[in-house]
Amino acid sequence: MLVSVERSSFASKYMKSLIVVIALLVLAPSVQAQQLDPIQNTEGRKTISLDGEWKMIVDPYESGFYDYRYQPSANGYFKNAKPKSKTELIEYDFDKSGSLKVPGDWNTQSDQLFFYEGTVWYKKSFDYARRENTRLFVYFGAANYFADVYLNGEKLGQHEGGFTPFNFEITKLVRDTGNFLVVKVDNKRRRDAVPTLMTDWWNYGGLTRSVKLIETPATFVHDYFVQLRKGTRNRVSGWVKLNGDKPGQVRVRIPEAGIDRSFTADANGVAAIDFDADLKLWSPEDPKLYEVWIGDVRDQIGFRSIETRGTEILLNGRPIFLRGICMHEEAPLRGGRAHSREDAQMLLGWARELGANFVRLAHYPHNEFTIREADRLGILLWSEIPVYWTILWENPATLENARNQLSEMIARDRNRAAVVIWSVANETPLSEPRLTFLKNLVSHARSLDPSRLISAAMERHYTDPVTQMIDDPLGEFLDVLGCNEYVGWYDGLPAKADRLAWKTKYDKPLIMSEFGGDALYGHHGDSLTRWTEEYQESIYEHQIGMLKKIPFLRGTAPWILMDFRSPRRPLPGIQDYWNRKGLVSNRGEKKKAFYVLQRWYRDLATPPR
Ligand code: GCB
Repeated sequence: MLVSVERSSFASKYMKSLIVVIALLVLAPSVQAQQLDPIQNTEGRKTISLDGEWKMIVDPYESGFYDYRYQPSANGYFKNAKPKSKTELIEYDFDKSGSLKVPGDWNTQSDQLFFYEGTVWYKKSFDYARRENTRLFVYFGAANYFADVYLNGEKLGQHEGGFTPFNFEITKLVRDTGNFLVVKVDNKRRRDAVPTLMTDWWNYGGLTRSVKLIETPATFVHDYFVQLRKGTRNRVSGWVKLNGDKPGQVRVRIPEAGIDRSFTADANGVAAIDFDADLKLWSPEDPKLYEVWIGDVRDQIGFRSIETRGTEILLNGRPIFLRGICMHEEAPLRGGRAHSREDAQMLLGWARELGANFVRLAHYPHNEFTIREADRLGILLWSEIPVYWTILWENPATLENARNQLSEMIARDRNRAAVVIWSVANETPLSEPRLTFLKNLVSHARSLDPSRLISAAMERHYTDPVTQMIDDPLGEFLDVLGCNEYVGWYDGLPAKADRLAWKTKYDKPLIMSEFGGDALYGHHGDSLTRWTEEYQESIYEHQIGMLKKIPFLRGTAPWILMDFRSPRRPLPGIQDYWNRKGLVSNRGEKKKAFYVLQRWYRDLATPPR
């Protein structure tokens, strides 16, 4: 699942991908879901970490990129130049500049960069002795938001989107010694980007996830999809894509299940795979992962089915209620972007303590540790792209960008049993152009992954003062309805929930994908005093009373597990730029509402006698 975006611009990358896809569709009609831009998860491959200190230059005017006429400069900072004589004029020097830790956002590494939105240049030097018949790639877990990447002064390519991985082949450019990798990372918000200008989370910039070199054989497994075929629980099907001169055969083994099969790749390097398998199914109670060998790659894969029938969600053929919680990728205790296995373990540990079997990863793809940890713990996941609020629905480039982020999210995680729902949007305002845009994303997701459920967090409206209706036209195209509502916080007082009844025009399961309210941990008062733990507790009590009466409700994901930073939340002494809707404070303290939800989730988990 390794892509080589060789020295391509975004546009030409797309042209290439399009040609490849058309070729695959024509030549290999039996193989479903060729991805446009495959990206690999890096477990089970030979990798060399480039994490640690990187040199950096803050460049608010982008003078390392543009000359004084605002034309791209041939001698930008990517040349990592040094004066060769005492007269030569060079106005930058990476090696005398400051440094930043990778992985990590820049905002929480320097007070000066806390509110910074703009360009920062990163540089890392490395040596690498390449061996015969190997290929080398440089892999970025994520760069928020736009990255221009250079090796030894030459441009490798660029990447847009802050939460998905990308990589470039550097086999021909890499030297034994003295390599310098330079990345221009720009997190300026843009009206036409995904997300757009307005969000309710911190725009943490930088190389926020790990950077590594990946060494592969000359012909290697580029990507694969190894899951149960939709509608079955004993048949594995999918495909393996090889990259290299000699695609030939690929061997797929699941030693523990006695499976050892070989498949022949076609001229495009794609081998369709399909075989019977007697496997123990993955579930929250028993998150069984098998070691699966796919050519030169070793992965841990769980097998389970997920589908809907009427208003039911069926996991392995049995109805399930999703006891969930929303989560941002905010680091517990220290703040900033979460990026480590330890961060994931702490956050998901709290979710488990709450009694959750489900987490909604809001509002963008989270780091791979989180998904892998959920796979091990047996936590079902909703994974989303940042199509949030008021995207430019009529701009073709915005749609292309959203489609690309969706492709990259699915490419990275489509072999993870934990992920059961792909979400294409959050709280987007109704209009024809918006519906056209989102329908396009829904069918794109289905073409890339026919096995999972598709959803989106929508809104509802009142048909009379006590009736809430879910009839967003998008609902027709989804498998699962998601709905955000803030009864008791933005919409009336907590007791309002007692009077409300819910309706929908769709015969589909509903997940209440958000509800809640703010409370500052340790701030106490009566249950009608805003910002107190008691007010938040009261919202949860009334909400739970209301939720229990919704006949088509099959899951809940209140907002939110932990407080998270947001520039929209300045109230001094209470918010101080934190959204305080967490059930756990940013310092890890549990608020009263945590225990209210925990009680309900424990009841739900206990089978009735
Ligand atoms: C929402 C958004 C979420 C916000 C939340 C809030 O509806 O989906 O991103 O953070 O409300 O706290 O207002």
